[in-house]
Amino acid sequence: MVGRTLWVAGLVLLLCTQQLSASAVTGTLRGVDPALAERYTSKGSSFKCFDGSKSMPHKRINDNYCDCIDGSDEPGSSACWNGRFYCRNRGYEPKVVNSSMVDDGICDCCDGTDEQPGKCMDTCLEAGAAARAELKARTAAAVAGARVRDGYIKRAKIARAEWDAHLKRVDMKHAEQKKKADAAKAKKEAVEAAEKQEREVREAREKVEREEREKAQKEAEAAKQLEESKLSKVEPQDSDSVTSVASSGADQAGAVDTQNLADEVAAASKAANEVAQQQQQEQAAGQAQELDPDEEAKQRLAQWVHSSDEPPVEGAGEGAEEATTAGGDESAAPEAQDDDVEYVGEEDGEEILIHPNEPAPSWWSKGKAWVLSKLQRAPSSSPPEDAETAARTAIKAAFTKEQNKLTELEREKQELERKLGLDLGPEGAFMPLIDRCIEANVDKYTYSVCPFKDAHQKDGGAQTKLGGWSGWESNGSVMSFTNGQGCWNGPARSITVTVVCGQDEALMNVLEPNRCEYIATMTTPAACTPAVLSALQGDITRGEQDVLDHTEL
Ligand code: MAN
Repeated sequence: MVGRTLWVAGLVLLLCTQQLSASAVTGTLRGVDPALAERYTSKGSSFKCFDGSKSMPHKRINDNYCDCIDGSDEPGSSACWNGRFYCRNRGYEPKVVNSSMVDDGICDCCDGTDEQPGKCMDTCLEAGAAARAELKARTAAAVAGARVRDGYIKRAKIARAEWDAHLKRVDMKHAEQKKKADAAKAKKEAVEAAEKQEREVREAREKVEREEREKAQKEAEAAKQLEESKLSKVEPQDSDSVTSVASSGADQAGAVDTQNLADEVAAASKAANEVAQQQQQEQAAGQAQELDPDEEAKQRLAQWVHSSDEPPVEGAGEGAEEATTAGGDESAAPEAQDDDVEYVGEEDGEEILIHPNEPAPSWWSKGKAWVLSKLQRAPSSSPPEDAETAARTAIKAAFTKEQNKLTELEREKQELERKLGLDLGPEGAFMPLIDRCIEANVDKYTYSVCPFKDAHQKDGGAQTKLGGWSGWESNGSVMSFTNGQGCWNGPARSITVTVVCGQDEALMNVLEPNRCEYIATMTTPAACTPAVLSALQGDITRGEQDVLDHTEL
């Protein structure tokens, strides 16, 4: 029984060897790619391994023993781990599989040649029919896409002409606007220079005034001390005495009156501001202004504060006159007429008089200095807007306006130059994609690709930049977007989008093969070039030929 089995096995082996030898002779070696057939059939010489490492007689090809390191002597057996088996697959498309798949009991080629005859059915015609149907659909879409592409090209030509013309107009406008902006700038700088000068003068004046005030304060202090030292030496006098200042009472009164003056000056500042505001309103209403606002403010202040010749009294302002001429009876204040004395006010119903040569009471000196400082500061702390200020404001505003117009023109110019400088593909066919974004929903994300601009990954309200336009790759078939949002512990995000011919724009196959590195495919009519069309046409022709070949077999 065993002997019979061995005999049958030997017969099968013999038949196989004969089949292989016959194939070698006829030039149809099993598993050989027709493109490489010549290397296996060269007459008169031996077979040389593809890597050149060995030469051997032809009979050692496909003898089920691996002679070449590169596996080239065994294309039709599984003897070499790295051999390559070619299936012709007539009626469908050829395929190359690893020779380890040869005679393993699994049908890997639709023509079944990877297994022993009779093992597999030839399904190439069916597979080919499905593929050809799909190919025909693709070709029809490509033909339609090519028509759309023609339209894209026309639009691209028109757009380019428009951009060119627009750029010329913007260039001219820009040149004119530049002149206007420069002129406005020169005026504004002149105003700023004047303001700087004025500021320096004002600061210098304020410095002098401050020093004077400090000096006056020191003098007042000195006067007070002198007065106190005098009073401490003088014997108490009766109530008719010429100088009827009770020092302690005067000091208290001084504190009170200084506070009164402070209140009065605050009210005066308010009045000055009101005058300034009123004047602004009148100017706005186009009314002619006769009064200098500073002057008016000062006049209003003067109603509240007396000059150095008219010392203030309790109830200053309207009451001041009543105080000095009470009841119209001059005798009511006889001392006020006395050349030897000076009336400086009243304290508890009693007149306060001093000799001209005597120092004034300290509270008066202090208060006067304080009021004067307020008076000098009032206009600068809230300057009324006069015609000059308004003119300056207008000059600055005019500059801002002209500069803004210039900036807008520059932006417009840059955008046009950018568009004109873009590589929009052969014949500019990708131009219509310039202002478009193509989107796809994948998992929880929406991916958005805006050709020639940027690409984003959106997740609800949040969006992550995958990259900015960086140009074409792979001979104009891949759009590249780089320098997107940084990836935590990784690279800046980037995406490459392979463009393929399609009837309309669609984004598909979005993947993230490496963290923060994305790939996608985009169909677009812009990619339906004549070359793509003729390639598809070629595939159809080859498919048809395959069917013919198959039927002839
Ligand atoms: C986000 C997305 C992902 C990315 C991770 C990286 O979740 O952008 O695509 O892989 O960040 O941290």
